[in-house]
Amino acid sequence: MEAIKVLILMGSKSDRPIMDKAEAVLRDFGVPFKTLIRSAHRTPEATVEAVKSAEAAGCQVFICAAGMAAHLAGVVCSKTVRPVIGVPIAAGPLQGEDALHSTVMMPPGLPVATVGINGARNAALLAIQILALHDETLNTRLLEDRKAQAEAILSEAD
Ligand code: RP5
Repeated sequence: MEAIKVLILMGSKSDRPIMDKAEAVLRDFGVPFKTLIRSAHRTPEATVEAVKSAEAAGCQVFICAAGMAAHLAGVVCSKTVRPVIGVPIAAGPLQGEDALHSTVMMPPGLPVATVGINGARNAALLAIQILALHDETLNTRLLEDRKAQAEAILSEAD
């Protein structure tokens, strides 16, 4: 695997339309990343292998998106001490409520930072915030992004 800072894993290609938004943010901030489709249930061995390959490639943060009984982030967390961000995907009849609980309710000692249902953009921004602790350029870009958000709100007609 080529050098990366972030690995995005998603449980199925059906998660891609949501996770495209995370990729767009990482691309916009110039963060090197890779995206793989790996499933905690359907491809457990390949999931573990992806974590190990990504660590060897310099990955600092993992973003894991899955729907339904969403155990992908938890499994990744069990295999690394680098930060894991979980994205519960709205898939199936429970529309992400199941994935939210499966992702966020980790046992004590194994933290997964969980964003909202389909919160791909926030997952990418949180990953960038973690990287920005040791990267002044990313820190500056994040501050500019917050300023732009505030200006967009304040420029709305009162
Ligand atoms: C999860 O089950 C995937 O992350 C996806 O959100 C959901 C449905 O998967 P598919 O049946 O569309 O492959 O594992």
